[in-house]
Amino acid sequence: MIELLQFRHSPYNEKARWALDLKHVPHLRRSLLPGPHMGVVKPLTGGTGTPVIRHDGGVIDGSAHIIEWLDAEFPQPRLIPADDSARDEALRIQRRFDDDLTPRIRCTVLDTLLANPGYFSRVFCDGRPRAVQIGYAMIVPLAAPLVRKGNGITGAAAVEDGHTAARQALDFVAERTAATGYLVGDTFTVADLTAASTLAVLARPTDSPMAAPQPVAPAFAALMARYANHSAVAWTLAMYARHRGAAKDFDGPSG
Ligand SMILES: N[C@@H](CCC(=O)N[C@@H](CS)C(=O)NCC(=O)O)C(=O)O
Repeated sequence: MIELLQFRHSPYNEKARWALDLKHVPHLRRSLLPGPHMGVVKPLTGGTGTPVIRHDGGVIDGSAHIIEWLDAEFPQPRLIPADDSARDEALRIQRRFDDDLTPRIRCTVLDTLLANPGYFSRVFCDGRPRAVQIGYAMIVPLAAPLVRKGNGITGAAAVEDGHTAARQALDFVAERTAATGYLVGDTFTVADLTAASTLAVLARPTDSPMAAPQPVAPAFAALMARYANHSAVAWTLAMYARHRGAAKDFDGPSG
């Protein structure tokens, strides 16, 4: 059985589980909490990043590697285009998000969440008992310096740069999808999956695994409101409505 080790709310983890859902791959999901996750992930990969897939033949970490493996093992529907130039373009867009835009946007999102340890805990403990959420909220202030360091949140300039990256990502998506509704050609590819998973962190599509736990903390609501009227937020919601399928995340066997 395939197992996904994941964080509940994270763009890279959303990429991997969206691909699993889209391809109807039977699997188990194990949600880890930032911090304690290290003890689980490090022995498997030598690093600490999620998502990680465990399968009969081994371990795969990194969302791009996971999607490449899934496309080879479960080709339908294909996410990486067969045509050479479309494939190069889709993978280039994936890399731009994975390596540049997504981590910069994440600085701003995490900084906003860390301002409210209770809400940070609700986001990452989504689906867990209230007692776990309360216990985790108590350790968030202690873990905050490590989270900041690990995610490059070095100060106000890094947070502001996250807003710049959000604008760059939104404007890029709006411009590139104007003709066909998709980033590469006229079908849903890994480029759309990657961009929508990142922008879901700001758009928070309801009835999706990236929906914001309610009630939304005021600072996080303000962050969402800042970008809510951008046409690429509407595009993100449309991608979720058209292609996401699964309304909820889960721990345990998939159907
Ligand atoms: N390039 C990696 C990035 C993965 C990543 O940064 N994951 C974050 C969650 S958004 C994480 O697990 N951070 C905790 C850590 O690295 O210890 C991918 O595509 O999967």
